[in-house]
Amino acid sequence: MADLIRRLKEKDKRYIARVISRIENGDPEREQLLEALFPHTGQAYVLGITGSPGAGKSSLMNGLIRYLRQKGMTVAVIAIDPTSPFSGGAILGDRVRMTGHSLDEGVFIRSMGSRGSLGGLCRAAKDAVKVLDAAGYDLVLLETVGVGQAELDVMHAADSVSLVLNPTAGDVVQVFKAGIMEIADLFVINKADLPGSHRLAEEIERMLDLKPDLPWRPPIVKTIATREEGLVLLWEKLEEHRRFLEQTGERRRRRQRQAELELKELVQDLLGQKLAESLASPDWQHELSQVVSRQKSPISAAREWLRRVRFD
Ligand SMILES: Nc1nc2c(ncn2[C@@H]2O[C@H](COP(=O)(O)OP(=O)(O)O)[C@@H](O)[C@H]2O)c(=O)[nH]1
Ligand SMILES: [Mg+2]
Repeated sequence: MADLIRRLKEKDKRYIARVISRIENGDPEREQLLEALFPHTGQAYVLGITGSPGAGKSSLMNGLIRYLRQKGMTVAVIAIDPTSPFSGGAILGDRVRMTGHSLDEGVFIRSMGSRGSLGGLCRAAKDAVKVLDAAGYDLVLLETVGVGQAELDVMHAADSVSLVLNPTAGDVVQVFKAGIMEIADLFVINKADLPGSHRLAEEIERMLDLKPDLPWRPPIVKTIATREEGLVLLWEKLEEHRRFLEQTGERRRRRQRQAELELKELVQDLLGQKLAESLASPDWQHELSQVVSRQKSPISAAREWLRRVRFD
């Protein structure tokens, strides 16, 4: 444990991957690991990239990584793709596309999503962000597919969220449905080489016009990821958003909201654990039999039980 932080900060990729796996797999020392990481977190800029499968998120990140490496920044990626266990293609595709970075010491890439529930994945991804943050990466990119609740939840771990859309019909409708408007800080219209990007941009503008009081009006950036076009502007806009976060205190507000979510979740988990332990006791069987024999109502037995469980 004493060595942990030093070795993380050396950015030994195999070591980092191992630490992430240990936390992900519920290692007995998971809590101690997270405890040791804690003082070293809170530094990285965490950028969420979300959007439908095939929108070009991985391609965009690939170009962005190349650009940022030239600027001397270190970058870590966590790509969450719950569809990958079924198709098997997404992760492989990512690997092929990102393979150019595999020898680069300043780039760490991790795909998640080969197991477990989306909720568990969400937790694992957030923990992985902590590991990479403690390791000292300047930027942590979080890629999620689609716009489900779990993906939205992951995005709460990000400082800035980019929503990647394509100039194809239906995308904007989807945006409305999922309520992702609220968490998108920036709209990327990728595949701008295909027709329709101008119309899509107008549609988004109209949507944003309905919310004239936004303290930050999400900019719209057109990109062609496959030709690495638009990436400089994309990064400029992200930097602008980052400055907005710092200067307006919005970053603090976001981190507070994040902390509250995380804390609630942890308390709930711990309560659940304690409760499960208590239900394994012989007293519980006794309580149950009293309800079965109708000496006690279920609700009064439940309340009594709560009073007896030690939650500390
Ligand atoms: N025409 C065009 N195709 C693109 C562009 N960006 C990505 N693609 C292609 O779209 C497909 C999906 O890209 P990918 O980055 O894997 O999308 P992801 O699922 O969102 O990560 C790939 O075949 C890419 O080559 C673009 O700007 N223009
Ligand atoms: Mg991808």
